[in-house]
Amino acid sequence: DLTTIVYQQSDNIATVVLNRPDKLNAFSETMHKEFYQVLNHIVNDDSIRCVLLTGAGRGFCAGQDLGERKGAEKMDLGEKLENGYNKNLRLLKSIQAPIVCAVNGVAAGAGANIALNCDVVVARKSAKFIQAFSSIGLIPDCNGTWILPKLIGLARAKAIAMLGTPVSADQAVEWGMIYQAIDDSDFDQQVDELTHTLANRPTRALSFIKNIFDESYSNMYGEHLDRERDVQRVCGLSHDFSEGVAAFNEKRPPKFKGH
Ligand code: T3D
Repeated sequence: DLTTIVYQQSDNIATVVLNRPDKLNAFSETMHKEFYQVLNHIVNDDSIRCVLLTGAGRGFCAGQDLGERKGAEKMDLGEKLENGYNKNLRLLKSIQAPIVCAVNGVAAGAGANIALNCDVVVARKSAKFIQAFSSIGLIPDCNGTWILPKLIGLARAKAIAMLGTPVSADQAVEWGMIYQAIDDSDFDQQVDELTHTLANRPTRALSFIKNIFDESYSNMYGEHLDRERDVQRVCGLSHDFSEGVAAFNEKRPPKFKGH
């Protein structure tokens, strides 16, 4: 019964496709609700070992549906953010499986920053990232002001946020904003390989990796060494560590279970 998102699950991979191609997959009120519904399902399904987020048609996501903001001068956007994007991003962040964002086309406004909140971001060479917010009198949201300076440095982050300059996929890779730019013709196949590879890796260790990198921004040096020690202790007790070591010594590929 989803109308703005296509959701499917196979090979332990959950695929979420933003599906309003006529509007470059801009977020409508309905899409916010359906995105939440789908993320909530993913959070509660332990069998999922990789999540793929992408868009239908020629765009990834053009951010907020501005058709729904016509004549909205007195609208409380803080409330809109809290009950829309922020609610969804908090849920997205709580997903333990690795999240791949396959940016299949233009990613603008909230669309760009939702992509950057994912763990492994790849883009078609023809895709562009646009911090479109200031062009309509807003600031970057969806934690863009948190993540952009960390990824590309303050100088570039401020400039693209103030100018709304489109950043090509190649430029985004060069700046460290995303992981890879892929030729359009190879995109679907490489994304498929990437998600299958991740879904067969030690899922729990990957979830620790997600979290501990984020923690590094607020931990002090010694405190962080303590965290690595504690987390590594847990990893060392896992099936996947025993299997990884056994496979190495037996010169065979490992068969990870994800725990
Ligand atoms: O309000 C809140 O809740 C606060 C939170 C805000 C978060 C935000 O995301 S603010 C930023 C919102 N997004 C934008 O400002 C981007 C607007 N879109 C564009 O600048 C351009 O469409 C693009 C640069 C993304 C792509 O340009 P182009 O030339 O490739 O495509 P186009 O022709 O502009 O768009 C194609 C269609 O999609 C078109 O519809 P039409 O004329 O064929 O019927 C266009 O109106 C529609 N579309 C694109 N973006 C949006 C949209 N419709 C509604 N909302 C959009 N954001």
